[in-house]
Amino acid sequence: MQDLRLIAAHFFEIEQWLDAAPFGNGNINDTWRVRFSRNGQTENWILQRLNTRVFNDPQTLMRNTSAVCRHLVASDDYPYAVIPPKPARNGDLLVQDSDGLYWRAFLFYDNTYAPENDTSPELAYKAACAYGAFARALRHFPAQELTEVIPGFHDTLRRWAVFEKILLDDRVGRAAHVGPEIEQLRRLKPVFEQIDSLKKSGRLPLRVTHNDSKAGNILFDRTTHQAIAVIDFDTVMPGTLLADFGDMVRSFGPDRPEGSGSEAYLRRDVLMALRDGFLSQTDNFLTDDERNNLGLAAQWIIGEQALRFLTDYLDGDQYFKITHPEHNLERTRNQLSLLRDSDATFADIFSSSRQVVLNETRL
Ligand code: GN1
Ligand code: MG
Repeated sequence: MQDLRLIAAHFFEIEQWLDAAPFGNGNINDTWRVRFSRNGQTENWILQRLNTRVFNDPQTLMRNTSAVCRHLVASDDYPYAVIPPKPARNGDLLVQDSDGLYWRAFLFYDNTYAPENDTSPELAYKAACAYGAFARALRHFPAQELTEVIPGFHDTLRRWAVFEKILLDDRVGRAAHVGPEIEQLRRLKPVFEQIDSLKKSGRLPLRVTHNDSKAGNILFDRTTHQAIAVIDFDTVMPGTLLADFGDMVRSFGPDRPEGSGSEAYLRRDVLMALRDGFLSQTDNFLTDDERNNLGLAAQWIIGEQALRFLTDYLDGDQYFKITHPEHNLERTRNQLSLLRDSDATFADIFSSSRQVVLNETRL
């Protein structure tokens, strides 16, 4: 492990080092909060080591991030803070350590929290407004100018092909005891196919999308409980806005977190709040195909996340961080449980919305 003090010294003139502690629940990068004093003041910063197995072109990623930050700062209809990466003392946004790994720094916002484990309809509404405002502010940004840092990130049929291959290889001998989960995933294939054909038909406009619009990526003020900032621009890429709405349902909707190790239920009150918050910012520019497929979007992203967790489980846990051997399987089951009754629930809540009927097969 690199000495965080040495890394921090690339970014700051430190008078006295105070402490450092791991921060947040990211599944990919490694994040610390560090404290030191400078000019007699205590300062709090985030230091983050990028996972270059997942983000194999960090410079391009940072270029995307900077372009998006600049655009948001200049937008007069984006009433949230923008937290850009802090340049190192040599002006670069990334610092390479002696192991060749890349680090960056962000200001730590004191007195804030991300509502990961305690979502209420009120918080979900405010978060959906913020993610909706993010999309609105970026709607005139030329999406094709952003690099696809993870190509095919939401190409679920491509992920499906990878899954089939990993299942067949069964490198770590786990396939035999995940029969029911595989079976449930197979029933979701029509959802993935429908999304694929909507995309291919050109009916979903290419937009700048966040691609990780979860509860952990939005900061709230501890005192006022207002949304302060959307964070984590690592996966901001050209895509369909349906992915961001689907990810909000996946992340804010459940009555317990994806890593809780148990089945979960989607909260109807939270789903309605997400719909209202998101549409309050986006309704006047969404196309009918976007507005009418919010339910399908939720089925898609929840199903895709289940597919990703199960693929990683069968692949010997190469991608997502785990804390125990069955972690990815538990996450898979948790995601699949969210789709119980989803066709009826989504049809009801996203009224004009289309989705696939999964119910008869009881997920
Ligand atoms: C990963 O690292 P984190 O928590 O920001 C993943 C997302 C998943 C999420 C599931 C680059 O995000 O796509 O939805 O875990 N990020 C990447 O919690 O794969
Ligand atoms: Mg992320």
